[in-house]
Amino acid sequence: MILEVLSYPNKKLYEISKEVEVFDEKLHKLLDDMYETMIAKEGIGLAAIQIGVAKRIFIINLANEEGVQDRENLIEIINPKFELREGECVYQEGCLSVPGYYEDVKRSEVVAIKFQDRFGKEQTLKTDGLLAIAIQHENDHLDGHLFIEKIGFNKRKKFDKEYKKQKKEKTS
Ligand code: QAP
Ligand code: CO
Repeated sequence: MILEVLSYPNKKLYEISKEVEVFDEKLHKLLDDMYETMIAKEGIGLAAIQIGVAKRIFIINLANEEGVQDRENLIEIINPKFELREGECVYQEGCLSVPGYYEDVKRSEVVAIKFQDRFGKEQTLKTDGLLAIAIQHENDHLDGHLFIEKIGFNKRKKFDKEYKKQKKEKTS
């Protein structure tokens, strides 16, 4: 089922998500709906709070070397905890909850996390590149943070002005 993606400045996006404790059919349905929604909206990552569910869950599905977004490469991350953040990198990020806006964000270059999969099994992952960036971006959603909070004061002012203007144009 394709669900609605909440967009900035919806207050729900600032909520802190809660740990998942039950790994049942209902959780699997939520994960499947998140996947369907992310693909329908042409995203590569989605956190549960973006569809209004305040649980510590996100999914990431990057394109492979051939540029194909294959479901085989889908990563489902539940209750993540950072074990390592190292180095620094800058990447132009976007977000399904901030449609049409992209800006450079500084993040760690290498991350290691432990998390649970859809069956509650403990997993670990150490990675860099786009996947490391996506993990940090999505994890921020679990704590109620958006990438626009990390772009610097002047860019943020410009964003707020233009985003409001664009919203007005859409509704008129
Ligand atoms: C988060 O972002 C991310 O503005 C996922 O009009 C960002 O899927 C991971 C999207 C940067 C790694 C690097 C954005 C789609 C999708 C838009 C997304 C839009 C349509 C963003
Ligand atoms: Co996002």
